[in-house]
Parts: sequence; C-alpha cells; structure tokens
Amino acid sequence: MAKLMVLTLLGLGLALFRDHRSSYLTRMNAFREIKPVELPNCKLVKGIESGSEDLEVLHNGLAFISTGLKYPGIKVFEPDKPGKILLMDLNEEDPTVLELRITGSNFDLSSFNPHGISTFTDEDNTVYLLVVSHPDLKSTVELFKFQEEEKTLLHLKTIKHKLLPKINDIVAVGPEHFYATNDHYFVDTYLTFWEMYLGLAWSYAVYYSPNEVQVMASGFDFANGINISPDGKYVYIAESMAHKIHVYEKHANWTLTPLKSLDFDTIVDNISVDPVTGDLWIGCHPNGMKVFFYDPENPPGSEGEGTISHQVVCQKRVKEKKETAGTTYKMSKWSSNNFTLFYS
Ligand SMILES: *[C@@H]1O[C@H](CO)[C@@H](O)[C@H](O)[C@H]1NC(C)=O
Ligand SMILES: *[C@@H]1O[C@H](CO)[C@@H](O)[C@H](O)[C@H]1NC(C)=O
Ligand SMILES: *[C@@H]1O[C@H](CO)[C@@H](O)[C@H](O)[C@H]1NC(C)=O
Ligand SMILES: [Ca+2]
Ligand SMILES: [Ca+2]
Repeated sequence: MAKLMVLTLLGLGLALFRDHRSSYLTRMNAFREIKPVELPNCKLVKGIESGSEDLEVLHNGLAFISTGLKYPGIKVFEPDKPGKILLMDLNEEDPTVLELRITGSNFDLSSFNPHGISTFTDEDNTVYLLVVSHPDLKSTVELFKFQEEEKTLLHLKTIKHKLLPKINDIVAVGPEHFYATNDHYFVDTYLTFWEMYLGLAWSYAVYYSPNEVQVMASGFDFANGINISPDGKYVYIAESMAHKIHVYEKHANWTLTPLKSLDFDTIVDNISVDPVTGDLWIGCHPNGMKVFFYDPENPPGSEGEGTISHQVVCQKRVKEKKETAGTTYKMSKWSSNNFTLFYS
C-alpha cells in the first residue's frame, strides 16, 4: 500500500513536472526563431566585448553604458574582470566608448557588477547616476555623481534594503529616490531557478526613498525593465516571462494604479523612453532558452520593439519595425546583441 502511495505521488509529481515544463518552454518563448535583419545604419562599437545590460542617454547626448554583468545562468564573457560604466558621446561623428573612472574611498571596485542604470539631473544640473550592482551576487544600488570635466564617477553612497533583495532595473525620480524591480523573490540561485521554472510570479516593484520604502506592484513573472514617461505621469514595467509591458498611473504619493498591459511575442527586458515623443523602445530577447543556454554557434539574437507610441497610454497602440529611427550600433563580438541608441 505504502509503495502504491509512493508510486502515485511520483506519478503526480512527474505529471506536474511535465505540465510545468511545457508552460516553462512557452514562457521562455523557446519555439521562436528569428531571421537576422540587415540594419541600415549599423556600426560596430569597440570596447564592449562583454556585452551590455542597460544604457541611458542624457539630454546633451552623453550616453552611459553598463557592461560586464555577471548574472547566474547567463553567459559571462569576461569572468575575471569587474564590470564597468562606459561613456559615449553621441554628438561625435564616429563615437567611441571611454571607461569612466570611479573615485571615492569607500567603493570596492573589484566586486562591481553593474546591471540596470538610471540617471537623475538636479535643478543645479548635477547629474547622478544610479547603478544596480551585484557584489557577490547580492543587490545594491550605487549612487554616483557624474563629473563631466574629469570624466569620473564619484561614489557617494551604497543603498541596500530588505525590500531590494534581487534588483534588476531602476528608474530614478530623485537623487536617492527611485522605483526598482526585483526580478525574483528569492536570492539564492537554486531557489530562483525553481521560482522561475514553476512560474510562481512572486517578483515585485518597489518605491525607495531615504525615509520610505514600499512595494508598489507585485505578482510578476520576472519583473525586468522599468521606466517613466517624460511627464512623470506613467510608470512602465516589463514582465519578461509573461511577455508583457504594464502601464501604471503614478500618483503624488508614489503609489501605482494599473492602467493597461500590452502583449508581445518576445521576452521584454529594458525599456527606454524617447524624451521628446515619449515613445517606448524595448530591448527584447526573442528566445529565452538561447539566453540561458548559450551556444556560440546559435547565439540568442536580440530585437527591439520600437516604437510603441506614447499614445498607448490613452488607447492607441502602434508597433513599427525598428529600422526607422536612430543609429543602430553593433556591440563587438556579441554579434547577437545589436542595440539602438536614439538621439536627435
Ligand atoms: C546585428 O547586426 C549585424 C550587422 O548589421 C547583422 O548582420 C546581424 O544579423 C544583426 N543581428 C540581429 C540579431 O539582428
Ligand atoms: C537595453 O540595453 C541593451 C544593452 O545596453 C541595449 O542593447 C538595448 O538597446 C537597450 N534597449 C533599450 C530599449 O534601451
Ligand atoms: C495615494 O493616492 C491615490 C490617488 O490620489 C489614492 O487613491 C490612494 O488612496 C493614496 N494612497 C495612500 C496610501 O495614501
Ligand atoms: Ca534602466
Ligand atoms: Ca534587465
């Protein structure tokens, strides 16, 4: 009898496992194949050999690029080197990247592991760069002051909080104020795998300020990129494994009310917002299996969903192919990771 019970349980377990497996593959978009497209204004940018996770362009055309992320399960190109923040001046004819030197006595450069980034410009034009980092796979937000003359980042502060256990991306709304996504509930790599595999959707977004920290949205199947509309009225969150972009209304007390969700046939990651039109540009992974099980012979590819008109927030949805705007830069070696910077 006991044996029968064990067998039954085993059978149930297996059936559940199979069920989860098929939903896992769908959520990973494992069956999606893409054909490479020729991009008209594509240029190779040297010096970003280990790929990049996020970038942010200032109004004056200076772009910050986060590079060298070490994230469990994702191919690392330079395992022995710490991450970097690169600067690129898009006003130049043929822009190159320059590594920003980090200054400040309390910062451990060797464990710098930059992920999502965001900037905040003060009334006196001080530019703050906020960087999600994972020293020893923990999560911190590192606050820097950008010193344009010296081309350095002065480290001001490390922010940690129990509601920020596994941050992916942030959007700054003040020098020390931001919304952040936690891409998983668990921190432990083994538990996050099961959380993702079983599709628990326990990931959430938080508002952080020095005197108030609060969960503002939850129940995501891998909350990833986050950004805000130029007028500050709407917050956008990319839910990677559900292939959705969520639009929220932001209130004066920083709470978020869901307005609508848009579906895609791709794994949505970081979101950039055109400062003039408010259009969203979304960095996407067409097939998640290729990202998590990297094969140089069959690289993951990437695609951009752009533009989704700002009017999306009202009622209309416009999706166009990406070729139309900006210059597309290709990152060296990581031939699959084309990215578009737009600045005009
Ligand atoms: C990236 O750009 C290169 C060069 O234009 C192109 O050959 C390649 O197919 C592109 N890759 C993807 C995934 O779009
Ligand atoms: C997201 O970041 C990646 C890496 O820097 C970049 O290739 C891509 O263009 C970015 N996409 C958007 C929409 O910001
Ligand atoms: C925040 O503001 C919104 C809109 O004014 C309101 O509905 C909500 O109750 C407020 N929440 C809190 C916690 O004060
Ligand atoms: Ca960002
Ligand atoms: Ca991300």
